[in-house]
Amino acid sequence: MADCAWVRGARQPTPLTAQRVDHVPPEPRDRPRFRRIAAVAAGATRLRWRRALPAAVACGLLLSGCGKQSIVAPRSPETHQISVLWWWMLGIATVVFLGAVAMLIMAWFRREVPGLPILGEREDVAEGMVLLFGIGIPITVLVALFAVANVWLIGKTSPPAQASTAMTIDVIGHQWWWEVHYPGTSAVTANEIHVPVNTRVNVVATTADVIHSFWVPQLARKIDMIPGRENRVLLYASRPGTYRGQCAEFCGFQHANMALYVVAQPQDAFRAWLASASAPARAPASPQAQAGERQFMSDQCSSCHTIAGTSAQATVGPDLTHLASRSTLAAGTIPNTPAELAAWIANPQAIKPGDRMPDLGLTRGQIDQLVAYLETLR
Ligand code: HEC
Ligand SMILES: [Cu+2]
Repeated sequence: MADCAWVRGARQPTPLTAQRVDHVPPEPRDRPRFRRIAAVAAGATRLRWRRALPAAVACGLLLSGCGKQSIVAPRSPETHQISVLWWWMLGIATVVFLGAVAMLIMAWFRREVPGLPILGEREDVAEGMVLLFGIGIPITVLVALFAVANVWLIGKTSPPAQASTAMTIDVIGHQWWWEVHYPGTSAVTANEIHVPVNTRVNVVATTADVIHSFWVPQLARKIDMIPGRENRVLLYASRPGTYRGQCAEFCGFQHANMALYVVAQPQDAFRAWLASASAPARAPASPQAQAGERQFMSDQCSSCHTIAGTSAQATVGPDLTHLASRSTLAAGTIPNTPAELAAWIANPQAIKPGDRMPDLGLTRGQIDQLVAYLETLR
């Protein structure tokens, strides 16, 4: 240990007396200089604040979820109840916080005055205040909150009774994407769930690997996807629209890029979508796309992906039968455009590092053919 280079290189501690000499307090005539330095420092802080404030506000807005994934913009009766509870909690917490701050300020102004305002110096009254604010009120509030959240609201948002819903959708979590099946049909999709509006849908949530959590905050409460278990949650949208969801249980490196969209459509539009999603892929017409299909079937692509109606029947990655009809690629990571699709096939690891789809070392020509083919999969 004494031989270690790090220890040998270390400086000897300076004797205490020498340190004392370094820290002589400034002479009185130095004071204005210190004041100048302090003023400059304060000015710099003010400047930085002026510049940082818009950024801080923007971050706050982003984090507060004022987008398509907000718990305070509910679109189902269940999430409405959840957001009402949230507003109550925010209101009560605000009263408690402001009350505590007010008492602190009052205590500071009255720091020379003995006793409590109005109540005076009586020992038993002071003790009563401690019991009331320290035990009585907290217990009442916390018990009420527990009852509302964990007894009443849990019941209100519990999974739908078996066979009480109009339809069931199976959602399977994968590192890092969502597999979606419509039982009773051959429709299989990924990262985009279509549902009819104003319809109770039973989502059966399972996982192919680690624990994930299915969460579409505007439509339903969270439901964990646990290995070896089948969990269920009611999915209901009271308005047509596209609702963003996100995996809500840390599940590995690309957890943050595990998003999904729920598209709530009027009945007719949904039925049309389901019919087309259940159909096998049509054979491509153009020579470029046909070359892409051959490439897909002969190369590694078909060892991981399914395209219904072809020889590609593997299930390691998402089903690509109707890839071109989806709005995003790689679980909401990039928009589904030909350019982004080409970038993904060329180098998925650059877009989603650590992902289960490897870089395959394709040439520009091969990528263009594959894109031409995949774009026909409507
Ligand atoms: C080793 C297995 C594997 C191979 C080989 C593979 N993929 Fe993938 N692919 C995946 C996985 C896993 C994903 C899901 C990535 C994610 O979102 O995290 C994926 C995603 C995709 C997506 C996005 C799908 C969506 O719905 O967002 C496309 C497109 C795709 N792959 C095309 C291809 C093509 C084309 C090839 C052949 C050049 C190929 N893949 C080869 C495993 C593979
Ligand atoms: Cu996840």
